[in-house]
Amino acid sequence: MLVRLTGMLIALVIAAFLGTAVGAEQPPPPSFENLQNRLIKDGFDKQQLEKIYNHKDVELDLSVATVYFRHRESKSNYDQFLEDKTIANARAYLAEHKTDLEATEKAYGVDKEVITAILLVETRLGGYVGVKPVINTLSTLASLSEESKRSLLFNQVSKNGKQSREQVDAWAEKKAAWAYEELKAFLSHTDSSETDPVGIKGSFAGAMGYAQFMPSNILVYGADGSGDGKVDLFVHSDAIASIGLYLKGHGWKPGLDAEKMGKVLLRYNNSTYYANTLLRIRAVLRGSS
Ligand SMILES: [Ca+2]
Repeated sequence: MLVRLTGMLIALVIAAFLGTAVGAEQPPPPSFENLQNRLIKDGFDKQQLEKIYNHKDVELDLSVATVYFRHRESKSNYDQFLEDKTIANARAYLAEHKTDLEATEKAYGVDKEVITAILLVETRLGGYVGVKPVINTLSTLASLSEESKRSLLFNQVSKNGKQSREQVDAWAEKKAAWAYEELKAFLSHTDSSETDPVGIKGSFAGAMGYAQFMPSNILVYGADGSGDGKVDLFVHSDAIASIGLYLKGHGWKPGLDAEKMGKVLLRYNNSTYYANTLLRIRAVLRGSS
């Protein structure tokens, strides 16, 4: 017993010593320096970028990447939206935002029930807009173009042991190219709307606001429903108008049959369950189911 205890004690002392030694050699936390330089080359303001990337809350967050290796959509996720209580909330929303919804319906030919259905499924009518700072999400994904960041990602993903390094790299390179374009759109949007880019939170993919728009869509389909000259998707009237413009832009018009409506809704989120759920909510809200 005494021998074993002594052995353990020695092991602990060695472990403590090694811990200190390893700790002293740990590299600094990964930075976004390469990403910043790339953005500067693409015309973004150096000082503004420094202000953003030196902010204490801006950091690499690989959970927005590892989630893709776990997430599986299931049908049951969507059924909750047709429960009585949820539909009652949607009806209350229709009444509360009647003026904005009807203005959008008139302007874009997109009915208030389908807009409400989207807001319900995307964010529970604005109640859940995501917890991840969009700047961290898009910067992390965009920086996966760097080999060192992909190694960090693979170290985490490989704990579950299913993907090869090649598979993770292929996914990461594609995602990084997409995220870099979204990051540029995000910075352009926050600049033109005079919003602090560090304060905006969104989904694990970087979708933001009550309507969960990706930044590139805000630049094209963001609409100013409130009339203050700015697009703010955390304002109901702007989110409502933006959904209207987006659906109209993807072919929605009054009188489409269910199949054609479904096709437009797939452009919002490419999931048949999603599109069908929206159509069912819409039908219930219109009293035609
Ligand atoms: Ca506005």
